[in-house]
Amino acid sequence: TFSAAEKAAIISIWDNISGNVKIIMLTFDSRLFLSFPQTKTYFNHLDLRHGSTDLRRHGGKVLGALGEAAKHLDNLEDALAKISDLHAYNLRVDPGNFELLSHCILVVLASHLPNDFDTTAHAAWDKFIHTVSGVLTSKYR
Ligand code: ZNH
Repeated sequence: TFSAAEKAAIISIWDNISGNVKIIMLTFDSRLFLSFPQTKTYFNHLDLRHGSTDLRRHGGKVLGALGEAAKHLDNLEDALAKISDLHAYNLRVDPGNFELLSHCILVVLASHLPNDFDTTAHAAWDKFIHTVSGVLTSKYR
């Protein structure tokens, strides 16, 4: 469960990044795919060139899902049920990749929002992103 202070920190960072295409692109092309190229294997069918429409669309969906999650911090299992099924049964993304993406999201937030992403926000987002990843990988068997 999230404290009131954690919730406030999560939502205030979300307000900063929602719709921010630059953060979306930094997260995916520059961090996830360049730092951890093995993650690209899940996206063979997409155009992974820097700034591509596919990357914007996909990044927008992932961050959009995080935005939805941020609004349902007391009930993440239900809020994420559909994409949890999708990742477990259809996409079959190895759970280790969630660690990599979580790490990249934190790095991008820290570098792109040096003032707002303070230690409180860092701790709250770490907990948030790992809780979300936990829900998304909970159905793997
Ligand atoms: Zn994921 C998809 C979210 C992680 C891979 N995703 C997706 C989507 C979403 C998401 C929302 C869309 C769906 C629809 O369309 O309906 N993810 C997410 C989140 C996370 C994730 C929130 C965390 C946090 N993913 C992930 C990872 C990976 C992935 C880690 C690997 C690396 N996804 C994926 C894929 C897909 C997705 C492959 C599909 C794409 C296309 O378009 O096809």
